[in-house]
Amino acid sequence: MKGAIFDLDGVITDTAKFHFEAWSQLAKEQFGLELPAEFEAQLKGISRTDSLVKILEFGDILDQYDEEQIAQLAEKKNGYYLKAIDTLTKDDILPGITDLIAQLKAHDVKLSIASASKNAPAILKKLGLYEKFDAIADPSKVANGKPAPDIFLAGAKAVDLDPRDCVGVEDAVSGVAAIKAANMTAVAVGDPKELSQADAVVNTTADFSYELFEKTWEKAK
Ligand code: G16
Ligand code: MG
Repeated sequence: MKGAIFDLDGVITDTAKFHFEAWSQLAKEQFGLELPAEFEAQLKGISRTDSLVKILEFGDILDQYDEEQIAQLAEKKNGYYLKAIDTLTKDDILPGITDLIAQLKAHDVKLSIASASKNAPAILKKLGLYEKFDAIADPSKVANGKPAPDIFLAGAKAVDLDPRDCVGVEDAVSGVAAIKAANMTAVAVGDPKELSQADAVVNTTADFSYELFEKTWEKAK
């Protein structure tokens, strides 16, 4: 294993609740819509524009908005979101992640981010983790979102590695599918039934370790 390519939301920190709060505020203000709680999980790993399209479809109002209006609304949501994540500190790093990063670096494993979020660099800076990563793949430069492999392939390429030498780390079903489509070993956190496509699944990020990654990679390659 030469590289570990990380998803951000749900793996390094839990920003899903802030995304959901920002979308809920926008939906209520702009469309008078109340978003059901299930939306928080459904929007995980989905790009900003695709998330808004899902919400407009839910309200059966997608045909009332053109591309420019959709872009403006997405920008408005991002304003709410940025305000919410301004409070992030290193205390918001998920359990075990700081230690995992140190273990991987001690074994010369390259670290890269494969997140759908255009805010990934800002979030990593808030968490004090920005300098720890060798690269952050730019989601605005890839053609297809997860479950397509594009962002994980970009993450491996950014650190000059063959995807087969990398472990991808995810919490979402679409993300695990993206890792497997990229020919990487998948380590996931969450429900083993939902994430059955992954090569290893743990209950909590505290269970991640260099040994788990290395062993899973050895077995899956
Ligand atoms: C994250 C979130 C998604 C969000 C997306 C884009 O994905 O899970 O809910 O819509 O990023 O975020 P932004 O609006 O900040 O560009 P990931 O891939 O980190 O799990
Ligand atoms: Mg995620």
